[in-house]
Amino acid sequence: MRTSPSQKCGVPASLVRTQVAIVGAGPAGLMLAHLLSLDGIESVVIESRTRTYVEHRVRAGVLEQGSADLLDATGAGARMRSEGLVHHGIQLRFGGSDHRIDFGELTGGRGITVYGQQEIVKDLIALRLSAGHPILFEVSDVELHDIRSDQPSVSFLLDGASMSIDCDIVAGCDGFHGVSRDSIPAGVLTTYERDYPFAWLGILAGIAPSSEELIYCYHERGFALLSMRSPTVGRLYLQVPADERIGDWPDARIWEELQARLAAAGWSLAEGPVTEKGISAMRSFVVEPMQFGRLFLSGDAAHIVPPTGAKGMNLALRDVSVLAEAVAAFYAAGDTRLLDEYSANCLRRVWRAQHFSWWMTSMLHRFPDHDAYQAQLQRAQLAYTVDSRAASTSLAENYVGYEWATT
Ligand code: RFL
Ligand code: PHB
Repeated sequence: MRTSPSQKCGVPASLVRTQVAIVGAGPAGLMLAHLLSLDGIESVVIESRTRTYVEHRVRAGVLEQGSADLLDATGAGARMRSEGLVHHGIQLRFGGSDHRIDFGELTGGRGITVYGQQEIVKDLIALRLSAGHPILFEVSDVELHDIRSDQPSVSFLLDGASMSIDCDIVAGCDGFHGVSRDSIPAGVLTTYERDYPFAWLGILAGIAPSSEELIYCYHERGFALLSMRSPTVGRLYLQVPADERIGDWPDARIWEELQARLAAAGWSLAEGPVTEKGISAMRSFVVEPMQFGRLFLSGDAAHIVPPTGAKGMNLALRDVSVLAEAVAAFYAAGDTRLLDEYSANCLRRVWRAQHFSWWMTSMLHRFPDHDAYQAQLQRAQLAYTVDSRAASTSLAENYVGYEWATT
């Protein structure tokens, strides 16, 4: 007999009601489900892709200090602690030289952890399924209903059969292309956005990384980034034109371009087999407010940043921490104040990350309409950023995750 996705994930066939319906099993949806379960709050996660797909989707790699602490504090950090790489600085490379931004010194010992997003997704899925809580993979035709009321529901197809979940709260954690944001009536949301005239070509390669720390490289030919996933797996990126096709980039061309941009005296870039490659568009995007009635948007469903600041997944994890606390207050005492303030409580951090990501992107990339004057401004900004302690500190405290002094 064929096993349905629901049986594979231990969902009772009769399931029709839960407290929180979560749309999307990315970092936001899975972390929200995890945080709610720690508070004894029931949820059902629905996901349009297969489990294998979401566990192998290569994306983010950098966790802010606060995100790593959150995984640790909630019992989801064991593998991150043993396999993740803790870094206390990054290199800015321009004019063929490296300039270190020392996070440890500039932020009182804070740092980042390099650990793949899909590993966090694997860890959170394993935790949830081993506790017997449901995730429904491969759902389709997802629709949200009655989100204006206090009895919303989510309908979808699972294994070809119609299903509907009644709930108190819907969490839209379905990413930039999901259905949740579009379920909010026209005219409610204000959208802020910026497109960039370039994209990132990213590869995974079976090589020992040629640097202990990430290298953000400004070059006349365009931006390049050296990152990593483990002592034997490198992750590298190249700025390419927005409409570039991956088919035009055989491995040899990618290495040649990486070698040209990353070249520095006394340093060499190791090459190895490319195991994965793809091109990602760059965009800045925010909708306000991040809620409507009983629907709450979290992560990429509400905002997108260009990856230069390594902020997207970190923002997604922060949003759901704020939401989980608000949902817990709602169930503990029927108090809707934190739910009402959810959007406002997220947006200050969201806009800080928007500005930082835009700023890093503007400083490090070549823009097609830039003239020699603009390029000199970028070099002046880079030189100041690495020379001035105040400017280095600003970069460092944003990169590891800015913590507001005022509440
Ligand atoms: P996700 O990860 O997109 O997850 C959304 C999930 O919802 C599912 N879905 C649906 N499910 C049910 N019904 C529907 N109708 C659905 N529609 C969609 C999707 O299949 C998916 O599983 O959103 P989430 O959870 O908000 O997480 C956001 C992060 O994925 C994203 O911000 C980061 O990857 C951004 N990012 C980085 N962030 C960092 O914090 N640090 C980094 O180092 C970093 N590097 C990056 C990045 C993003 C990149 N790309 C791909 C643009 C590097 C790159 C190249
Ligand atoms: C990554 O390792 O995938 C990565 C690192 C830093 C960024 C973006 C992506 O800014």
